[in-house]
Amino acid sequence: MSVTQYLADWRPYPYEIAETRLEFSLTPNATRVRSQIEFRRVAEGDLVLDGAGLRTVSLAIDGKPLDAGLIREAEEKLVIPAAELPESFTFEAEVEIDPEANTALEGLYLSGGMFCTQCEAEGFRHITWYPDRPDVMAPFRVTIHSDMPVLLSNGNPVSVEPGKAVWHDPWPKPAYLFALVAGELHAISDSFTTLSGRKVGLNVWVRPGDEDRAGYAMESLIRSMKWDEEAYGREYDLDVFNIVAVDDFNIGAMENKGLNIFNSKLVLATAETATDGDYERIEGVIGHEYFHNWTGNRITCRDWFQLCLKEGLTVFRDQQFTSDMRSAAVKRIHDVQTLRARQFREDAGPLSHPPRPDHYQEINNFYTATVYEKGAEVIGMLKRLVGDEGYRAALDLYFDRHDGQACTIEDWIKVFEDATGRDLAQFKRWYTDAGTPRLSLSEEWTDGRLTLDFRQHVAPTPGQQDKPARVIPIAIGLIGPNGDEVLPTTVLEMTQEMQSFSFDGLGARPVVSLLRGFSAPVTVAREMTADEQALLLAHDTDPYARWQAGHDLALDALIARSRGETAGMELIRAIGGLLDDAETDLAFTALCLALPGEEEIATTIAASGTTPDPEAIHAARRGLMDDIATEHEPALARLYDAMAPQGPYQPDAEGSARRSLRLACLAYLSRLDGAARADALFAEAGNMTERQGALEQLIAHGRADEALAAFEAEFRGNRLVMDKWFMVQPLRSAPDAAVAKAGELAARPDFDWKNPNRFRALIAGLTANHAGFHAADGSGYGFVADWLMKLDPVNPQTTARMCSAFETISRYDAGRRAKARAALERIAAMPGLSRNTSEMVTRILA
Ligand code: 0A1
Ligand code: ZN
Repeated sequence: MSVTQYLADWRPYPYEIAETRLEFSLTPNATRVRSQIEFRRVAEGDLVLDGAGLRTVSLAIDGKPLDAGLIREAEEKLVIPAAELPESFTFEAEVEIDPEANTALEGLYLSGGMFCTQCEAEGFRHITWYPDRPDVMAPFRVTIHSDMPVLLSNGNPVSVEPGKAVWHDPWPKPAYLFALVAGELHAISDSFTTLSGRKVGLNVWVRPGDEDRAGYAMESLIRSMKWDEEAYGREYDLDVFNIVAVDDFNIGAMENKGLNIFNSKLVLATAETATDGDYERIEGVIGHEYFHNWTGNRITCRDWFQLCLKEGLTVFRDQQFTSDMRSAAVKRIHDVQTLRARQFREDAGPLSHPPRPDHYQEINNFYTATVYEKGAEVIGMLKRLVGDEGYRAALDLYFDRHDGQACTIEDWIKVFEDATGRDLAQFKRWYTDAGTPRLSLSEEWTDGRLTLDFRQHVAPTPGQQDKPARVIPIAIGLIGPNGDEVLPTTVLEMTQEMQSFSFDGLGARPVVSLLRGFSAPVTVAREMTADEQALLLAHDTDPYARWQAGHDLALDALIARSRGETAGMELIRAIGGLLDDAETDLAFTALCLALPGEEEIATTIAASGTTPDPEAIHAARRGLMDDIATEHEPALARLYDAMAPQGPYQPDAEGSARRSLRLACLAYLSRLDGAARADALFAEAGNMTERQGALEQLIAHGRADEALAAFEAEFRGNRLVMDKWFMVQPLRSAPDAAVAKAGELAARPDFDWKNPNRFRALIAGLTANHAGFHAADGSGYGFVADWLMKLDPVNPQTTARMCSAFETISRYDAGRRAKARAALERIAAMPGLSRNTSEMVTRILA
């Protein structure tokens, strides 16, 4: 059933719930769920409950049986006429569900023999009849009967005995935050004493044998709890906080009240099995889910159109947390890279939507980079506009005014208006309008006066043709020709479509350091010479703008080379300077050495109105790396040796900076030594960061057979590490070998494709190989389409999300476009295609 839901159709629910009582008798294929819900009518209207795939055993109101004819199977609703209901009443239901058959991983399901749940966004309706919408909140009391040794639910334990546990969650919550776990689990435990002196028991639950891999998750949790008290004055509100790691999970993790459930890849880590990137993600996601306790749980969303209210804010908070724990400059650059790679890409294609969409067919398709990452950028802009104090005052007011409520973006904007006195009507367009503004700058220089003429423009996006001007905070600085900063960071507030700003009394013409700190999520169009870019790369005081200058220098050179021109001398010279100075900032040097990826080059070419050629881009990137390597071999080799590990592995910012610089050098050196250093590093490395880095070079240079076999022999029993093995091969293979490699791996018995991590490892590994996925013969498109069609009947959510691999197809040549469309049309024509995947394919083909 494909029904479009509209924001404008939201109506308040006419009933309140005083308490929800649930009783589970768990068996793998016939779990009984008995519910008692205390309703009270607060407005006119029938009682409408959601339920999907339930075998209803009985229904009753105040003990009187209800006619099963009230169930509207096709609509997945149970509608009880208001006329049959007293003002207050108890609704009771008994249903049977089949967790074992639940391969969609939505509702109650089994993962590795353990019962677990995923209810966001609309999973609770697969558990029992309920108003499955976020604005209906209730305290929950949950009884679990099971012979599993560990039985968990939300809130505080009331009684725990063999075979039975009772949990009570006093904080009213919507059903999407419900969770239950039952299994053979072991905990690592600790405690945290809150600001007001309450002691909270902390547990990270894992499969027996995995305990020694959960320590970093626990440390991250404790750091998160402390940080939220210090940075936002937010204290935890239950006696216990439980985290459970599960192997089968559709996304990263879930913030269920007091019982976070995590994809095990975001919990389990040791130096030998996890990379620096894995450690950083674990810390960030543990923080993210914990921070949801206030931004998401205590204050939730009125409806799913408001998803970015909790997600944008919580991503913004987790980004702040990571920058406080690690390096703020590196974190900002990483976040900008992610935003460009995922959100700008989304915004430039058929899936573009505003951070707050106003319609959808399947809400699970809207857990997007736009809702999450752009949602966070919008908050960053708000903070820049109202200042740190204004931001803090607004947040204090938000928590104060809306605690216990289900809110909207309007509520959010209003607290900023009330706390700061600013009119934010124009700012709100960032939430309601789709598309990435293009900011053009032209400069005029006369007699010591510099005038900056800005223009903003947003190209049409699906359903939105013309978009009015937005307020754009443009942070700039000015760098004199000798490298001195002549104007420190200044924020220009652009509110018109075209606007000019002038600076007087300047001795010599400076270079504009534009969009410092990436002060707004826009693309920039400006003319700059390579020498000006090199000047900023050498002297800019803002780390993001400095990195961006080098990045633009590289991007321009790569694009020119992909057209067959000679370019890159300034970049090669600038890299010499960076390498001489590398030891003053290891992480920064590593970031600058990493050339823009092929996907980004293609995006930039497409944005200028030209058709990107994947093979030419691949060749241009390799060629430029060859030239840089040849020119700077001694310095790269010296740095590579200097960055060898000193002492035991530490997953901190300093250690990871050294390793990232070492691996950046290795990528260049491998082009000269035929990956000989990579071979040696693979054999001797004591940590997964270097091991995987070396393996990737060996694959890229076609000499990885032995290393891959050794890796497999060592890690055969470790699912998470084997996911890396499945991912790096299609990712790093030469483009003309990538599809065949993916096919070979997919035929292996250990390609357990029903496990979302394993499926994603292989398929997303291939789609991230730009020239491999976009092979001119269409084999990449065909291969991915075949696998999406195979997965859809089993797991629609994961299938639908992975359709975004095709969102960029319209930018390529007619041959590729036709082949990609043919692949998508095959998916669209599949009988019984899920609503999730159908919506995605239809939007991409539109
Ligand atoms: N709220 C979670 C993300 C999440 C959303 C949906 C899920 O299943 C469909 C699972 C997790 C977060 O932001 O972390
Ligand atoms: Zn979240």
